[in-house]
Amino acid sequence: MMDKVKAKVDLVDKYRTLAEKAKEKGVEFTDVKHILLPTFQVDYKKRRRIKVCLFVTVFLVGVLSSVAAYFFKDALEDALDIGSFPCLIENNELTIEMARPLSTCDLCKNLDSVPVEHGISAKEFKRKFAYSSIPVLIKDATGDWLAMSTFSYDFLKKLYTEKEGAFNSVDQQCQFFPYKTDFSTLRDAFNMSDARANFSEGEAPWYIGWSNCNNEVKNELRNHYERPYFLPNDSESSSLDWIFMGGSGPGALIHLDYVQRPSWQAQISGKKTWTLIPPPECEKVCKALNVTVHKGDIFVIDTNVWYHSTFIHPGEISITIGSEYD
Ligand SMILES: O=C(O)CCC(=O)C(=O)O
Ligand SMILES: [Fe+2]
Repeated sequence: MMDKVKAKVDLVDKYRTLAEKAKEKGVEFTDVKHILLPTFQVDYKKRRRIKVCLFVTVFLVGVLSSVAAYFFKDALEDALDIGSFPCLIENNELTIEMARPLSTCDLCKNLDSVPVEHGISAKEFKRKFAYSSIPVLIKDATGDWLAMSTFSYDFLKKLYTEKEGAFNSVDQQCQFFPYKTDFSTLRDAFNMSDARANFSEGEAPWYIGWSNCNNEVKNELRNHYERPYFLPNDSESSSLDWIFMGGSGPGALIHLDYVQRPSWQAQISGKKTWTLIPPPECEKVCKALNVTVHKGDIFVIDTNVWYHSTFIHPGEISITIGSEYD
């Protein structure tokens, strides 16, 4: 091996010396190219053949594994004992950030504060806010929703405990955010002591969020709230409800979501302040905003473009319910 390396170095040295001498005498590489190149030709051809083979192999493996994954998805899921076919790349903050389309900054260019509306019509809401990604706080928007007097920690605990499969559906098909708590599941959270649930002194604070995919729970929740009156008639509401609940302190840490649609969130009890940070590419033309949502208000936000965090004020437990719309 060493001999071969040495031979190569010698050859290059000799070639360099010869080339320099030839150049001094006025002979350029282009003058002798037609004589020299055929001696290397075999190598060139071999290398090109290897490259083509590699490309074809990678291409075929890609196509075949996609076809196999498509046709044998169910069998693979069973064999690997996984709930649903996993993605090649996990969706995480980095991939969300890398895949995020750049903003035109129209959503925040002229905003010094979050616009506040009272009794806005569906037509006006559609024109100004529904699809512009401009956040808006609609005051006193929950009207006579039953939820205003029924929703509590105990109500939700009872609902999930009594509906069969409700906890499992959150675990398997929906999402649970424990934030800073030690809970791993919604069932864990509803198993906390009464003292902790009531934020008694000395007990660990808690704040959680989850989405619901259980049909029976959904139907019951919807007996207690209505589709917000200002949503455009032709807009479709997601069947997924999101609930955030807990006591005073930090809520969600700053993040961006990847849910594709804008969402509304109704404050059923308590008081919460949102901090909104515009996309980094708008840093020079837009400001960070704060908005405090009181009981009975509905906040509309495109969480896919505004980085957001929340803070829950001391006092009543904060409970919100919300959903996406398009
Ligand atoms: O309500 C909260 O504390 C966080 C909500 C949130 O992150 C969202 O709706 O995307
Ligand atoms: Fe979020």
